[in-house]
Amino acid sequence: MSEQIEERAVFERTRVLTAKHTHYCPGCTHGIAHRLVAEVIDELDIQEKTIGVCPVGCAVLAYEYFDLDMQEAAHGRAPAVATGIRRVLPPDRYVFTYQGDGDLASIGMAEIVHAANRGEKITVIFINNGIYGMTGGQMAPTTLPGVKTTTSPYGRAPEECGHPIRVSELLNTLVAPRFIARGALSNPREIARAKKLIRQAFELQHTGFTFVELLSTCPTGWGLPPEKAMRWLEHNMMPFFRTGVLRAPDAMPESATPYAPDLSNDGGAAKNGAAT
Ligand SMILES: Cc1ncc(C[n+]2csc(CCOP(=O)(O)OP(=O)(O)O)c2C)c(N)n1
Ligand code: SF4
Ligand SMILES: [Mg+2]
Repeated sequence: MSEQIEERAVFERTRVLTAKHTHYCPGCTHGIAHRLVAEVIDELDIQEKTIGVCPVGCAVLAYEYFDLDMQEAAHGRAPAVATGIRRVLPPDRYVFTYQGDGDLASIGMAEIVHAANRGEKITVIFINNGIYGMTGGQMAPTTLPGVKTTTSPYGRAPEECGHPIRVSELLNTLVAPRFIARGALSNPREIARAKKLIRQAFELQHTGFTFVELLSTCPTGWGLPPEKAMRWLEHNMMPFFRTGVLRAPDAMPESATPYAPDLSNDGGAAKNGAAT
């Protein structure tokens, strides 16, 4: 009598990712971030309604990996491109950008701040690996003090280059955003948490601007093997870039309160003929 062997799937390729072979370096967390975004889109069953905007940076080829309608943007301009897509398409569509820290926090700082300030109904996935990975490891706005890069060979000197910018906290000073959070792709527990943040962002997207920063590794640019890069992220990035939800509809900071000036009080300008 033949024995019945029960088959059980323990791993399946995410439907929203293509079968394309990755170009990312071994241990690079871009691949993890792609998978999390793809899993969320799959679970929300919005594959046919989602449009992604790719950056310039190592994720420039993201359109090869997501089985979605994708648009390439010039370096740093993804939020502006996403704004256009959002505004011309029916409101039930989901629009997201996927951007590195050189792309978003350096050349694209104006675009991200103004898209957030306008409250564009998009989700921004921000990959903070503290370096320009694609172009050979130059200093990014998020590079930690003292860290050596090809453009800071003696270590980042804050007195010359400024301190690293906490983009999530910066955007959290604006009134409009609906959701801002930071996760870390450093171990399975943090990765599971990061996925929840991405899901929350997509779920809230139609109510306003949503932003998820993901602390990431660049083993090649950092000159570390993958496992050590994960530990470096935990020991050096996480104390400065604190993970968690900075803003959500049920946890809004004071900075999210709109200001309404008392325009009936003209300070005497009308009496003096200066304004009416
Ligand atoms: C207008 C313009 N300026 C500069 C570049 C060169 N460039 C390409 S990618 C990049 C930085 C990429 O770093 P990041 O956004 O952090 O992505 P990562 O590779 O680290 O994921 C730069 C400066 C460019 N392609 N276009
Ligand atoms: S250079 Fe860095 S960010 Fe780019 S693929 Fe390699 S590890 Fe990833
Ligand atoms: Mg980077």
